[in-house]
Amino acid sequence: MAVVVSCAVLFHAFLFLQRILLTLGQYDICKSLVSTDDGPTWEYYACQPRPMAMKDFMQIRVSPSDITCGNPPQLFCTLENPYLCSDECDASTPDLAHPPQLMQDSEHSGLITYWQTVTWSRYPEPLLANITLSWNKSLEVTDDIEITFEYGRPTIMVLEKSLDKGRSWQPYQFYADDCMEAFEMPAKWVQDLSAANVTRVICTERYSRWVGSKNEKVVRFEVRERFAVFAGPKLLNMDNLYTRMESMKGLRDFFTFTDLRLRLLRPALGGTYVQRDNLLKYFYAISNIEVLARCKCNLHAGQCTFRDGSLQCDCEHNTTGQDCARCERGFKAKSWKPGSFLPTPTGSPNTYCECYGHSNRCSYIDFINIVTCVSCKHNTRGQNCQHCRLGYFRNASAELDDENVCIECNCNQLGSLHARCNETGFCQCREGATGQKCEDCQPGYNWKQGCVLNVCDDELLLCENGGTCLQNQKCVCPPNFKGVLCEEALCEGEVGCNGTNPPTQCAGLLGQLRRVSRATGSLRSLSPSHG
Ligand SMILES: *[C@@H]1O[C@H](CO)[C@@H](O)[C@H](O)[C@H]1NC(C)=O
Ligand SMILES: *[C@@H]1O[C@H](CO)[C@@H](O)[C@H](O)[C@H]1NC(C)=O
Ligand SMILES: *[C@@H]1O[C@H](CO)[C@@H](O)[C@H](O)[C@H]1NC(C)=O
Ligand SMILES: *[C@@H]1O[C@H](CO)[C@@H](O)[C@H](O)[C@H]1NC(C)=O
Ligand SMILES: *[C@@H]1O[C@H](CO)[C@@H](O)[C@H](O)[C@H]1NC(C)=O
Ligand SMILES: *[C@@H]1O[C@H](CO)[C@@H](O)[C@H](O)[C@H]1NC(C)=O
Ligand SMILES: *[C@@H]1O[C@H](CO)[C@@H](O)[C@H](O)[C@H]1NC(C)=O
Ligand SMILES: [Ca+2]
Repeated sequence: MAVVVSCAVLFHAFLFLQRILLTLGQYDICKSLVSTDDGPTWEYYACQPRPMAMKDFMQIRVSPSDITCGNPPQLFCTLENPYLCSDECDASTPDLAHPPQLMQDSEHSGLITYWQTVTWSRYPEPLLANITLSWNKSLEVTDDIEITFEYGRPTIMVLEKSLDKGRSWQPYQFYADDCMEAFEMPAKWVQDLSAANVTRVICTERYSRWVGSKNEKVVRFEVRERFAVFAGPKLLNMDNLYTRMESMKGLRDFFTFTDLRLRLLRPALGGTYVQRDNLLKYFYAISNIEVLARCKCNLHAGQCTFRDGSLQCDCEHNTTGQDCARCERGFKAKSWKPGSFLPTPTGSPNTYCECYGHSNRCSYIDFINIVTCVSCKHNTRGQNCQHCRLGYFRNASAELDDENVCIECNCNQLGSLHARCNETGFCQCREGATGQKCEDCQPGYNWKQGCVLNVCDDELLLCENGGTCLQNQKCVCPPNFKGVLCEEALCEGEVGCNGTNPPTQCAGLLGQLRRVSRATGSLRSLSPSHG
C-alpha cells in the first residue's frame, strides 16, 4: 500500500513539474545584454508573459437578470435525492446565497461555494442562462478551460468566445448528451482531431452524459489535447507547436479571446426524461471556472500587470498599447509587427520591419528554421535584406534602410576576375590590371582587351639592332634580323654569316632573361647591367 501511495505522489509531482516546464523557459525574456567587440549591447528576443489564473481578473455577468436563485427564497432538491426538497437558496442570507462571484472565489476553507440558478419551474419553457466572462484584454489560453458543475453537468450547452471585447461572438465548442438531436452535429472527440482540422469547432458528448453528479463534475474545453496534435502527447515538442503557431493560419487566433460565454441550454436530467412532477431538482450550479491563460502581447512583453481596472502588457521593443500592438511615439516610421516565435528557441522581436524596407514579404523555411525576407529590392539580399547583392557594395554613409544603400561595384569586365568587390568598392583584378575597378594596367602592361604583358617598350625591353617597338607588342626588325627583340641575325645558310653568331645568340638569351624578369619581378636587378 505504501508503494502505491508513493507512486501516486510521484506521478502527481511529475505532472506538476511538467506543467511548470510547459509554461516556463521559453520566450520569457525580451532582451539581454551581450558583449561584443564594440562593448555590451542589447540583444532582443520574442517574449511573452507567464500564464496566470485568469479567473482572478474576470468580470462575470449572468443573464437573464433573475436567473440567480434566492430572490425570493426558494427550496430545491437534487437529482440523487429528489424527494428531500428541503435545501434552501436565500439571497439575503449569506450562508444560503449563491451569487455569481462564487464561480471565481478561491475556496481556501475547503468548503465548496457555487453560483446557483432558479429551478426549472417554468417547464416546458427552456431553462436558459448565459454566463459572460470578460477580461477587456486579449488572452491566449494555455491550458484546459475547466467549468465545475455541482449537482450534475448540463445536458446541452455551448461555449462561445469573442475576440473583440464582446462585439462579435463565435461558437468555441458544443456540448450535448446527444449532439445530433441538440445541434444536428455528429459527436466528435478532440483526440480525433489532426493537424489539418485542429481548429475545427466540434460537438462533444463527453461531458454531458449522466454519470452521477459526484463522479464527474468538470466540463472541459480541451486545450492540451489540441496542443498535443503538434507538441506530442506529453507536450515535449513545444517548438513544433510554436512553429505551427507562426505558419498555420488561424491557429494562434483559435486559442485567443477577450471574452468567453457559456450558454446553458438544458440542465442535468439524471439520465432520464424531464419529470414534470418534480421540477425542483433541475437547475444549474457552478462552483468554479478555471481559465489558465497569458496576456496576448504580440511577443513584445514578458510581463502583464493589472492596472486601471484591466490587464495590460508591459511592452518592450519600443511598442506600446494594451497588447503592444502599436509603435511607441517616435517610432512611427518603422511599421509595427508582432514578434515571431521563430527562429526557435528565442524568436525575434521584429522591432524594425525586419527587411529594412527592401521587401514586404517574409517566409519561414521549415528545415533550417529561419524566417527570411522574400524578393529583396534595391540590390539587397540576405535573410533581412541586410547585405548587398553580388556586384554591389555597401554605401557606408547610408542607413541600412536607405534605398541607395547598395552601390554597384562596376568592375571592369576585362580587367577584373569577377563582378564582386570589397566593402570599399575595390574589385579583384586579373594579372597586370590595377585601380579600384581594375580599369588600369600595372607598369609593364598595356591595355589591349585587358592588360597584356609588354613584349617591348622604351625602357627595359628595347628592340635591338635598329628594330622599332609596335604598340608594345612587337619589334619590327630590320630585314636581316629576327627574334622577339630583333636580337638574332638572319643567316641564309653559312654564306651570309660573318662570324658574329656567338654574340647574337648571347643577345637572344639576354632578351629572354629580361622578359622573364619582367614577368616575375625577381631578376629585375640583372637587367639594367646590360641595358
Ligand atoms: C444568451 O446570449 C445569446 C447570444 O447573444 C442571446 O441570443 C440569448 O438571448 C441570451 N440568453 C439569455 C438567457 O440571456
Ligand atoms: C478596457 O481597456 C481599455 C484599454 O486599457 C481601457 O481604455 C478601457 O477603459 C477598459 N474598459 C473597461 C470597461 O474597463
Ligand atoms: C480530422 O481529420 C482526421 C483525419 O485527418 C479525421 O479522422 C477526423 O475525423 C477529422 N475530424 C473532424 C472533426 O473533422
Ligand atoms: C528602442 O529604442 C531605443 C532608443 O532609440 C533603442 O536604443 C533601442 O535599440 C530600441 N529597441 C529595439 C528593440 O529596437
Ligand atoms: C551614399 O548614401 C548617401 C546617403 O544616402 C547618398 O547621399 C550618396 O549619394 C550615396 N552614395 C552613392 C555613391 O550612391
Ligand atoms: C578593399 O581592397 C582595397 C584594395 O585591395 C584595400 O586597400 C582595402 O583595404 C579593402 N577594403 C576592405 C574593407 O577590405
Ligand atoms: C658582318 O655584319 C656587319 C653588321 O652586322 C656588317 O657591317 C659586315 O659587313 C658584315 N661582314 C660580312 C663579311 O658580311
Ligand atoms: Ca467557488
